[in-house]
Amino acid sequence: MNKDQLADIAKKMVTPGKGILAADESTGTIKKRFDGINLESTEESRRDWREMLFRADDAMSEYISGVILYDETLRQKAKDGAPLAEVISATGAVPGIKVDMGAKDMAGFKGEKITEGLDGLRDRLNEYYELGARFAKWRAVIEIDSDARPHQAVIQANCHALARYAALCQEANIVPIVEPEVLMDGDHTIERCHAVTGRVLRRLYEELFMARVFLEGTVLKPNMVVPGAKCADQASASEVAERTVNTLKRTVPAAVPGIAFLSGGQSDEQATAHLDAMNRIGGLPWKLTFSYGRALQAAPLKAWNGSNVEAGQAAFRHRAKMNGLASLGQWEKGFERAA
Ligand code: 5MM
Repeated sequence: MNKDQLADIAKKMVTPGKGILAADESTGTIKKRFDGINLESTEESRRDWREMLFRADDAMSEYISGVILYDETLRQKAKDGAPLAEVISATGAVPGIKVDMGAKDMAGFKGEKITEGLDGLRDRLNEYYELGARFAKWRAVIEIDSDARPHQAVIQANCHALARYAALCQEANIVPIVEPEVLMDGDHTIERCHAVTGRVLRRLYEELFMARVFLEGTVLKPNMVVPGAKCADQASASEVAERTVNTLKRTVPAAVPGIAFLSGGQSDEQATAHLDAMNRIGGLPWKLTFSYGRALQAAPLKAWNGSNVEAGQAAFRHRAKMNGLASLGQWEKGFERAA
């Protein structure tokens, strides 16, 4: 393990003013996204969509520190024959790879999930390094309700898998993004999300410690503390920010260089406003930025609509800029109207 290299890459991934583009939708998920614009999902259409984003040079070089890819994309070439990973590197962003094999039903715990993908991971990581990936991502999915979910056994199994994944990544000189996502589906309250997110993160850092993971060479990708999407009591941006920062302070060691949030189904503007509100609190030991999938790509996908590169890139540039400003605590609602 080259600790200096891991720490340098992790630091670069959370460069102030920049964040991560999560373009790692698996084939099933990207098909759903393309269905929304009536576009057939083929190897070529997936390549064209992603190449359009990675070729938005000014957006990429100013606001994007890294891109999470799906296996297919890391192996794909742009229209001119250049590997897409090289197109990304040329903008100054770091190419990364999603290495989990998806969240499956956890036996004995109906409706709850365990993420698979540890078997053969060591060999896959070595190959991904050769293909240009310098960081990886593994997502644990934590179902939540107002009652018994998540069960502690589900939290433990998922955090243990995240720690084993992270240790294997570092052995291969790849920075692990550890992503424990407490979902926002359901009608649970923000207090419930606050308590569950704290339980998950506490367990996660115990497991990472036991697996001897080098924290300076990691990035955390958590959910924000929000009420369930169907909860009658929705929260203000300042409440989300205060509760999220409170939970992180109680659980995430200061040795972790940065925290890059997922958007999880929040609207584009909410995801930006919440990140901005957290960064306005100030005095935090880690950088706080974004690692958004939907909240960075929904608007560009609609604007691109299968072929309009200029409109797609303009929409991407706008959302990347808004989130870049939020990562500095410098976003204002008025900037959205100016678009
Ligand atoms: C891009 O979506 C990723 C999941 O894809 P699959 O479900 O197809 O494997 C997802 O892991 C994503 O990277 C993060 O959850 C962040 O995405 P959102 O849309 O929540 O910001």
